[in-house]
Amino acid sequence: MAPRESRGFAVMGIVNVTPDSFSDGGRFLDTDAAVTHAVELAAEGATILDVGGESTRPGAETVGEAEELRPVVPVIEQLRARLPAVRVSIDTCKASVAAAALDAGADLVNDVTALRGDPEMAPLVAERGVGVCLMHMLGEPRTMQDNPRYDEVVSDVVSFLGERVAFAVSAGVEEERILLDPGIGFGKTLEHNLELLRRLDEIVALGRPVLVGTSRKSFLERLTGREVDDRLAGTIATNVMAFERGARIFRVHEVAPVLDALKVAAATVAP
Ligand code: PMM
Repeated sequence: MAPRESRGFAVMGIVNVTPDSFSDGGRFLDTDAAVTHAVELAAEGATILDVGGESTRPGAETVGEAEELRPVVPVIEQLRARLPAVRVSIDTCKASVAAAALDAGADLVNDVTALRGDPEMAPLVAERGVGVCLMHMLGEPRTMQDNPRYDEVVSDVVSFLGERVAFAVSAGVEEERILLDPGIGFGKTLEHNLELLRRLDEIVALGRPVLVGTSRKSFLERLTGREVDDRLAGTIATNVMAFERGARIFRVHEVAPVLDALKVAAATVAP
């Protein structure tokens, strides 16, 4: 599934909905804040909005299904009503959450386990005929940064993603609907992340559109010393480099500045 826009690449805005507020008032405020934020990201030029209710940050514990579902569905319903031209992605590895999100109007499943986390996910994606992003992750979020090791990180990620495409297709997912993602920060050291970005063309060579998510990630702190809210420059640098090496979907928190940088990069690389 190619980005649905003339510029030839897409910026995916990150919409985190917090599942940790239980009161009705709190829930309403969370939903409202998430929708307002998402509408802003779309106005800044995001053509995909990635809605997630479970943190996959290093060390994060998994959340229960109901807890993850509760805030996500109303946000997607409102986005569908207010932003009909924007594609909505659901960031989940649970088939029940994905199904409810698709019912609410989502059109892409972003599964950081690449269809390994829930046996019902591949059949769901196949049956609904929606897009799916298959991401590489070594281990699981709770433990993935504990001394990750590879034979050779790029070839390991390439063969993993190739195998997951074959699995998805064998489950009935149309190959044209698959996006691939090296999973920056998911079971990777600083050197692994940099090697994957440096040799991203080897993942692009698998023939599916490549999505990268470097936004605000901790490897940028290792390089710049910047706190999480102050990593935009590093985020831009990595996204521009990834564009030059063939990535076409960029998952970011700050849409406008990244989009500007990518417009300039795109005009320079392919005048
Ligand atoms: N990163 C996070 C969450 N979901 N999905 C994809 N496809 N790729 C990523 O790199 C990715 C993701 C974690 O980042 P966040 O906690 O800042 O959203």
